[in-house]
Amino acid sequence: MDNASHILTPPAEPRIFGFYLDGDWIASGDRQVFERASPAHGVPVTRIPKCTEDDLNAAVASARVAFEDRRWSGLSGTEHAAVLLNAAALIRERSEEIAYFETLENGKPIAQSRGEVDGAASICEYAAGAARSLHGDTFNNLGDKMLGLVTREPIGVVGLITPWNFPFFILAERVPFILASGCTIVAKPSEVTSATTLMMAEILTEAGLPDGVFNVVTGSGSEIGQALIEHDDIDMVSFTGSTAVGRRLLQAATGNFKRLGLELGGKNPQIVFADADLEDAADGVAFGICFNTGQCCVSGSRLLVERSVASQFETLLTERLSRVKIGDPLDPQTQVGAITTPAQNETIVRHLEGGPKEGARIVCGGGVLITERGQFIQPTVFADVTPDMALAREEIFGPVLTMQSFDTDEEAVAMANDTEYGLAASIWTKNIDRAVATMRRVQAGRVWVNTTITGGPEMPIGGFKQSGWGRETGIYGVEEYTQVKSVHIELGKRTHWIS
Ligand code: TXE
Repeated sequence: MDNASHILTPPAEPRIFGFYLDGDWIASGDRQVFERASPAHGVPVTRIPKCTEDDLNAAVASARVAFEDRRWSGLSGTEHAAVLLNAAALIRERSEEIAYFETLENGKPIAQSRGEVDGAASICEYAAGAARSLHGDTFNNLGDKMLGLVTREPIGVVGLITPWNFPFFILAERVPFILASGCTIVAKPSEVTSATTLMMAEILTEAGLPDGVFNVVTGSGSEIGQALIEHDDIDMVSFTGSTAVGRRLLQAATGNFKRLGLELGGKNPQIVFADADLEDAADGVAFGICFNTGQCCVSGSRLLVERSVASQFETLLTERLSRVKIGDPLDPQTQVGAITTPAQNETIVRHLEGGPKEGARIVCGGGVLITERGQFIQPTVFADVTPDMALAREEIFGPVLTMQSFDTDEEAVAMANDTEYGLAASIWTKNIDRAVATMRRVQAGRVWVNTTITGGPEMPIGGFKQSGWGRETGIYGVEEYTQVKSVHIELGKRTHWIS
């Protein structure tokens, strides 16, 4: 069948999942279940168990035993790599199934899901190399009687909490690296998008991952997520989600001083200078706010444009946005799908309604297209936005762009940095001096010049300021899950202290 033109349909019945413990499925049994309806089609697509605290304890115990007996951490980088390469191949084999359920649960366009699944396989392949490259350091300059070694060791059991915006891709930006470090994992996906994390568990077992190294508990954030972050037998939590829950994590971590990796919200600037290729910039800005329906932590949601080209740019941008294809995410031609959750929809609508009350002007879009089956929001641009407005400060997490103008490079940088967040920034200019100077001063973990929302597993991701702690992917993403041990080895006869 031709993927580019064939339109899939939702399943007649929801697919039933268990959770994943010690290398096997556990059926929901008499536990409560969560039924997920497709946000674009309104029909139930998956059913997952609401795990209990006992289930979580069993998963943590399984990951703990698997870590302590060294069934995984004791293997070589070559053996870790073999499993990750097998996993990559299996992800590719099952790519259609994974992409289908990703779209059904999340509402994102199927073409995008396919790209993300392919990207996830590629990340596993990269991480296989990283597993073989992980190393420490030596100090051979301590004199003939001493050798110093710095070894890297896996930190232990990692709790992994992931959100609903990129259920499989965000998982793939973390799991292969955590595994490459030798750690074991208890994953807790978002309750609305658990299917593909559960598929990953099955794939890893088939790829040769020893039982107990990757466990998945499903259920709500406030119950299972909270119990996980408070768990004293978890050594580190990697969390991707809202800044509000990130803050709770800081408190919960005090119990056993667990290490934290946090990727939180963003309010990312798109800085367009007058000397940019404005056609390219307009296309990039449109993509940056529409991709994943604007539900990306790195969405370019604040357009800062040099005043001399502001009106020309507004025309170029709105013309492009009017041609974006919104609709059924199972249609391979669709570019913008459904908003993932009713709560997210409410947040976006609150801003669409609040913007004009604050004095902002809708330049294009603003429409909420609620069909009987799903919720869709037109890409929207607000002009006459001032820095104090909620529109300009809060993460909206939808296809809603604010537009502000600047006159000087200094002003552009000051406006870009006028946010509590620091996740990403994009700079559009053909002047290399200006691009580099701006890149150096902008406070963001990821900067794109003449492009946006792109990258690969080689480079680290993470945030400045209140956008988070730590880095994922790249060799940094493996080291993140290790701790460093200093070893002094004395050689020859000891010079005695007691003569
Ligand atoms: O996030 P939550 P929500 C932002 C975005 C969005 C807002 C709210 O602005 O509008 O957050 O989204 C789990 N202890 N981002 O409410 O609640 C939850 O089950 C432990 C940005 O969905 O942070 C899910 O698995 N875990 C973001 C995960 O946390 C808890 C992606 C994220 O959900 C928990 C998503 C608790 N007390 C939203 N409460 C990004 N950085 O990309 C919830 N969870």
